[in-house]
Amino acid sequence: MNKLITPALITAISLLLLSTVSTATDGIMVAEDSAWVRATPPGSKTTAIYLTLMNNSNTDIDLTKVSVDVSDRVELHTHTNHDGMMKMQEISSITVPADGQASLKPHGDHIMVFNLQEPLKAGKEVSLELTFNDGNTMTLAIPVHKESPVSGDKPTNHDGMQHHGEHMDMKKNESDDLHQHDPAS
Ligand SMILES: [Cu+2]
Repeated sequence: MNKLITPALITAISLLLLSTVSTATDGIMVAEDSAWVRATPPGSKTTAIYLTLMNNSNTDIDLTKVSVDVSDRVELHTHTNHDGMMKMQEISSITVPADGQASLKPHGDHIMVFNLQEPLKAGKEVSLELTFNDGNTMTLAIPVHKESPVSGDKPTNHDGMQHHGEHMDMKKNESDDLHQHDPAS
């Protein structure tokens, strides 16, 4: 009986198990708490959406289209470096690699929203639909924030001047945050 369990058989069983697992969780998921929209000041009609997409399949999947309920014009953007200047550029798709992820975040790839119907205030929600090249779509409601709620996305240079001291507990609520500002500087 033992002779039947050869290395080849074990490999075959392992592959079978692996394929079963990947079928069960096939496709794209949005990483928990990774999605947010940047709040806009009055008068601004442009904003960006950030989120982390996880691909649990063994095939690359491209995000090809995004729609939102607050605008009729949405583009996929990336940042490119031109002689030290970061510039935004429209791209036709964002690839989520097989068994990997794509992080859309400030200063990286992002979803750009134009022609906002009204300013986006922190605390509101935006509904968006993601379309992928495998034919699947995904609808989700994501929160509006003034700054990234995702740890690791904290501003490190010029943005940081707006809130003194990166050592501050960033999870404090907004009124606490305002009291920390030094109006005289
Ligand atoms: Cu952009």
